[in-house]
Amino acid sequence: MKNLFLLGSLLASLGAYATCDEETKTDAVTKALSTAPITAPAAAPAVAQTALKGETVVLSVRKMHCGGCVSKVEKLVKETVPGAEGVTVDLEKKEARFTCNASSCDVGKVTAAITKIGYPAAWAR
Ligand SMILES: [Cu+2]
Repeated sequence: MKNLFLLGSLLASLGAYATCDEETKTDAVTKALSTAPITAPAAAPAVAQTALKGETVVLSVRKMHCGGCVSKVEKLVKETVPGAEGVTVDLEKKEARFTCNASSCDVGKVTAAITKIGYPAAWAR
């Protein structure tokens, strides 16, 4: 029951991230859960995720709807990962890619940063 509640909180906070209207429709279950009072923020587990030099990193990035979203994500990747080279963001594939050209690249940091501005992101590998 508690887990279900936490899931509801998480879904509600993800819903609040949406910056464009296009994909913000929530299904009935999500809607019902999101009306529950939120007493504790659902924090993503902090897991160290580091890419090595020369490694191509592919991130799945959800909720991008237009070129504006793509630009925001691309800019953020460049700002957040000093060693990121050849940063590309693909709207249709819902993907961001870069090659790590530093001794290591903090992928956990960039996925957290992208998620924070409204695009739930994860390292797809
Ligand atoms: Cu957009």
